[in-house]
Amino acid sequence: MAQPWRGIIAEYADRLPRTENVVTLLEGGTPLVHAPHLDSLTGARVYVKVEGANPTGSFKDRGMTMAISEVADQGVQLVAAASTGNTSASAAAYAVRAGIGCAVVLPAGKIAAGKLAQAIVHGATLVAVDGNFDDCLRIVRELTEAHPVALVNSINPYRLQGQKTAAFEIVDVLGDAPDIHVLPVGNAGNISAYWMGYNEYAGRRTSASFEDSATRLPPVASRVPQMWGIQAEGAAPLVKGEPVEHPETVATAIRIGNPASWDYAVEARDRSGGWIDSVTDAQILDAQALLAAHVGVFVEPASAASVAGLLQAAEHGRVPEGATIVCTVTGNGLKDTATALGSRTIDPTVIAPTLDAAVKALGL
Ligand code: AN7
Repeated sequence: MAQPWRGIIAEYADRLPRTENVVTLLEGGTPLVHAPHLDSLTGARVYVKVEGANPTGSFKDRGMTMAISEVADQGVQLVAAASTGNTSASAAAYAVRAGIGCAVVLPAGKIAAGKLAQAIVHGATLVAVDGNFDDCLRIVRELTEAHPVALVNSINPYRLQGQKTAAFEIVDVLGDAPDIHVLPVGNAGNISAYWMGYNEYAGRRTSASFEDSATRLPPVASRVPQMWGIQAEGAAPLVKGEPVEHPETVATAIRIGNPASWDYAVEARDRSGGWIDSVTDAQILDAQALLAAHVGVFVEPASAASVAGLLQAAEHGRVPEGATIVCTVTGNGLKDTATALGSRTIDPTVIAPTLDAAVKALGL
């Protein structure tokens, strides 16, 4: 009989710094889907890691099971997170599981409707800020320093510890690390976490590693991939090399001008021999539509940045023939249907309730 997935902390207990009193929604174990259509466009062998299949619909759950388990264990009664939407959705759900309160600080008017709905239905207290994500994160940092509230943004190091397990899963499925890993970059926690995970599976540490859990087991992978980080053109501080004061992009999840994990992301880029590049909003929306129409995976705009970046690299002749490539698609398309539909009509023809009318409407 197949063994049910037990959540990332139970599955990867040997490689994580905390494993007691776990708060979990059985996150992780997400599909690694081969995408032949992307093979044909790039000349590589391309997989998408579908993180929208996590319990709250994004990769944030991997980090949140670690961070909320840790702070709940310390007796904390209230957690806080700044968010472009997915962190707040995840924090709110895991706070429910832990029986503690959750406050989320969000840029007013810039959160996708589905994500806002998640924070609301899970009972979080919402604070909308007339500012961007970077303002929200500053407020939450100051708030959690001065009050008995625990910070669960990715500057909480347990978050990255949980998120690194996505790299473990990929190696476990492929048998070794891919040649190249592509993912969207906003606050830069995830690229740092993947880089840590790949390195630890290869028996090495990164600056984000915890001393005690990183390399106590024998290596599983023989190598680490090149890391390609992709930002939105209007919110590309790592590409420009300096913070962006007024970040702007249709991919609101990565509308971030001053990433908290800046140094870790630069380490991942440089040590892996990879790069951090940017794509336009139009490229992001095209990649989102392509994934939906040709791969069968509906992702949110920020997630499509990874695939847009890969396709751009292919157009520039920068994709090695036959390379094994994994693109992380970080969040579920259902969170933001308005952007996905754009100007498309959602009014199907209404017919009489008969087979004849259905046949006629279908032109059969
Ligand atoms: C779908 O929820 O920052 O580079 O506050 O939701 O690790 O920040 C979300 C980020 C990519 C970027 N894709 O990851 C938040 C938040 C999706 C995201 C990113 C986010 P990081």
